[in-house]
Amino acid sequence: MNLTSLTRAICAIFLLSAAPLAAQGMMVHDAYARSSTAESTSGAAFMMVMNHSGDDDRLIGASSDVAEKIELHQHAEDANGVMRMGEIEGGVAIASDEAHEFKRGGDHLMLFGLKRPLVQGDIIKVTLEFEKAGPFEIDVLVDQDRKPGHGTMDHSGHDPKNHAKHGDMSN
Ligand SMILES: [Cu+2]
Repeated sequence: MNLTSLTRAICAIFLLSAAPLAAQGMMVHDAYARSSTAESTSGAAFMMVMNHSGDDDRLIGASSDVAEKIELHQHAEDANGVMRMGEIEGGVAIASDEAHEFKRGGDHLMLFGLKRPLVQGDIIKVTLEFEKAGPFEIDVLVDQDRKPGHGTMDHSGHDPKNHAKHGDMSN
């Protein structure tokens, strides 16, 4: 065995051992949830989902032991021009090598029937369910201060009361 084939063999071993962690090519970045108040029964989570599986797929659901159920939600304008949120019918298609961003004011994971408050700094387990790739458990950090745009900290208009609103309007 020359050096090149040895290197190849080692790489193959690493690829094999890394495969289960990658959940058949699905990657999730920047997963976070907003903290919830003691009275709040719902919450929201956000993340970037990337499909490196080599095949078109679809996020069809999610679950967590901290919530009775999780729905995939979108914000859409109704006939009166009012933004409302509701369940995304049929799930979220993510084509091969495409990414889908769940973000504030857009698509998000809605947690209903919280079994305990989501406390700043907590890490909750959420299982994403893909049509083809199957279940994929991820860690979601409860981070009230996270803002879109990778770490730009802008606290202008930072009103803690507004943070609870999203959950309340779903009830
Ligand atoms: Cu929602």
